[in-house]
Amino acid sequence: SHKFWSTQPVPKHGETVEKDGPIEENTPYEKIRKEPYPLPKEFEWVTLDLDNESELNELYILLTNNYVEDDDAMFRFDYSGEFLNWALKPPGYKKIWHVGVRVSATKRLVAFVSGIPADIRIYDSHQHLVEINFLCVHKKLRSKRLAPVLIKEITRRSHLEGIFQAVYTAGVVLPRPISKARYFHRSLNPKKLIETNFSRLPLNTPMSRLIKKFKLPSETSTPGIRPMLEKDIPAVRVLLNKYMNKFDFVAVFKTDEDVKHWILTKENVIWSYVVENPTTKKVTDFFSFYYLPSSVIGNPTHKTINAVYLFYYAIQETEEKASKSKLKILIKDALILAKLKNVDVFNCLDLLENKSFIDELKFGPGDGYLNYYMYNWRCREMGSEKVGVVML
Ligand code: YNC
Ligand code: MG
Repeated sequence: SHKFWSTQPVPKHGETVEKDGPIEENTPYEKIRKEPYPLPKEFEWVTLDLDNESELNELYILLTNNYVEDDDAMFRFDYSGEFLNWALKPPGYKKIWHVGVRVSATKRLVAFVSGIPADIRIYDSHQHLVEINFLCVHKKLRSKRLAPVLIKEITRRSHLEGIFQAVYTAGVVLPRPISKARYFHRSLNPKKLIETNFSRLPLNTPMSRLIKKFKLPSETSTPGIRPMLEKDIPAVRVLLNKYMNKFDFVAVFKTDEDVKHWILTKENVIWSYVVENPTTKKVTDFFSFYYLPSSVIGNPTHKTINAVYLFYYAIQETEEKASKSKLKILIKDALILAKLKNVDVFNCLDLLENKSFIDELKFGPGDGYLNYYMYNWRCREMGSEKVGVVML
């Protein structure tokens, strides 16, 4: 099968790995194709200018109507324009990696794929590469093999910038995942989640009991917890990169600019909190979560589920057991803070050290999985608890 993927430099399913490394050599610049790949004749390539409000809005409309849904087609991600600006314009971003396809006759935007520069460590290998996301083909144009053309074009545009490796995640299984993570959901507003069929009322359970089960204190409990401020950026960067040493596949935050962009609070996009030790005034821990609502498809009363997703966090190393319970208390505070923002559900994957709090904080497993991939890199697979790359 895999008419397209079998032609690409990715490991085969079931292949054993002796030594980590690239699958194919870097293509010398003069051998890289200089013209875009051909599209079916009714379409044309466009590089989107996301600084242009109306082009950003075209992307928003394409994704809000055609991007990722759950398996039962009940919910669809509804990334906001502000969110897309955050996700697609990090320090060093390249406009030519915001790749659109328009219908030539009408100029309607019907497909998209993006790349952003990223730094990762996979086992012992540090790489500056491209992170691919937001691959989308309009519903009316599905199964016409447009996706492989988009992937080849973003690959070509990566090669032209001297990048030959990529990371990406997908719900679908392709050759060949590095790791597979599962989604977990923590109800904050159980009544609405049941009314939208996001969750089901367990048999013979009155709503009141469910509400009681998920009730949270109205105030956080970690002493010294407060919103992250600009002055915390250097401390957060050190803390985060150090914490990442525990894992085998991680994001590397090279500069304070990266942390400023990716971690500092942007209202209604990402929220970050630090723990400042009341005596030493040192920042010892932090966490962040991003806001990504889902449209509820065809529900008469509820249009959206307000969801947040646990993003990067770090806790200062103390004694192992103590730091595990510290994390649990910290994430419970994250739930409380999210609840105060009228969030309906707090989501996370079972990566980082999330398995240590998932059950006790009443997260439940979802139907969704997320597979992690690298392009043109062969390496051993790993359990999700070794993954420290959180993608949007
Ligand atoms: C997918 N998600 O297997 P084979 S995730 C990669 N990622 O190829 P067609 C995918 N490949 O198996 P459609 C994929 N989904 O025959 C399908 N494929 O070899 C493969 N959905 O193409 C599939 N967004 O055009 C098959 O399919 C071939 O019209 C079929 O289009 C697919 O952003 C899609 O889930 C996903 O908009 C665009 O269904 C469409 O169905 C859609 O006939 C809803 O395509 C939204 C959605 C995907 C979210 C994401 C990460 C994408 C990673 C792409 C790979 C990047 C590789 C690295 C490139 C840079 C390298 C360097 C340097
Ligand atoms: Mg297609």
